[in-house]
Amino acid sequence: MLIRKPADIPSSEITPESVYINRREFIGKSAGIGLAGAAGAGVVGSMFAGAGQASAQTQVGQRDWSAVRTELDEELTPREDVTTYNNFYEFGTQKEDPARYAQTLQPRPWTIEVDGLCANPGTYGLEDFIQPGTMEDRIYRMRCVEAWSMVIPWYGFELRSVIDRAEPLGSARYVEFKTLHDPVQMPGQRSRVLDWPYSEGLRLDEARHPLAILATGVYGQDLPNQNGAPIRLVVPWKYGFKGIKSIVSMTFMEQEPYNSWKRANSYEYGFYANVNPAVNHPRWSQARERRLGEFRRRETLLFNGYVDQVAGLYAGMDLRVNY
Ligand SMILES: Nc1nc2c(c(=O)[nH]1)N[C@H]1C(S)=C(S)[C@@H](COP(=O)(O)O)O[C@H]1N2
Ligand SMILES: [Mo]
Repeated sequence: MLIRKPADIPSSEITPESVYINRREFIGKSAGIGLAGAAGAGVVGSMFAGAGQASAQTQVGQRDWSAVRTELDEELTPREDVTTYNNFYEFGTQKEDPARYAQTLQPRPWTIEVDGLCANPGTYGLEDFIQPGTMEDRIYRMRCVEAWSMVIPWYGFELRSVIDRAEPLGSARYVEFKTLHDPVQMPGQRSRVLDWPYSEGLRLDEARHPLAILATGVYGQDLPNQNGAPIRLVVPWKYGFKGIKSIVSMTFMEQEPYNSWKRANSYEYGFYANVNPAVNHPRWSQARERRLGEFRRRETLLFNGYVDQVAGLYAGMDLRVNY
């Protein structure tokens, strides 16, 4: 058996085990609060039927999320915080703006374009787009470049599944994503805080890493609009701004995509945006972070704690230059 450092929140390989643990915790809890045995078991059974074929309908949970802890004993950030303290500049620049104003977004029907340097481009409805994926729960840390962080239970599938379907050409070295551009649905786009549409990108090997997922749900429900409905990127070893929301396109490219934040200020924000406590933002330290709900600041971990899994992607690269 592979012995792992107890340093990690469930990653791809250990998710099934964590789900199993969580299920036991759930059963324990629900017995404790007197949930009817058969009905309770039914709820658990449907919540954790295990990895299945992709479906855009995420599970609607009656799970007791407060009972779920990660292996590091890092508590999940409460759902209330995850869904009301957001960055989504298409709806305003204050943390509370997305939850207040994102109701104008229409996440269904939804279309995603796959194009650029690939043998198998296409235009997909959401249900068809996610079809190659295997849906699963993933609990990840999220570290914003602004030095706050959360621990979030996503529901989604590995990005590499849809990359494989597209069959990128040998010349494709990067993949770029874009958010919907529609100032009617996204009134914040009437103001020029960013060069719309929001865009982000990954090197293809980063994008194929099993920790990189596309999420369609959070906390056992479909993504609320403010979290990037109906589908958003989650790359847990990078700063949160790489996690582009409400994605409408995926393009394979030879050159490095010119992502929104680098475009806005290339001195402060780079393409890689790997979480790194040793590389400070020009205006503040990245050595520590404020975990929402906690009083003391905690130390920021290299690659947000996923160093064992992802360091190999950057072998030989100077992380100060490629920030
Ligand atoms: N389209 C779009 N995607 C975005 C953003 C944004 O403003 N627009 N903000 C980013 C930033 S800075 C962060 S920290 C995360 C926040 O995700 P959350 O609100 O779901 O926690 O979304 C990222 N994705
Ligand atoms: Mo962020």
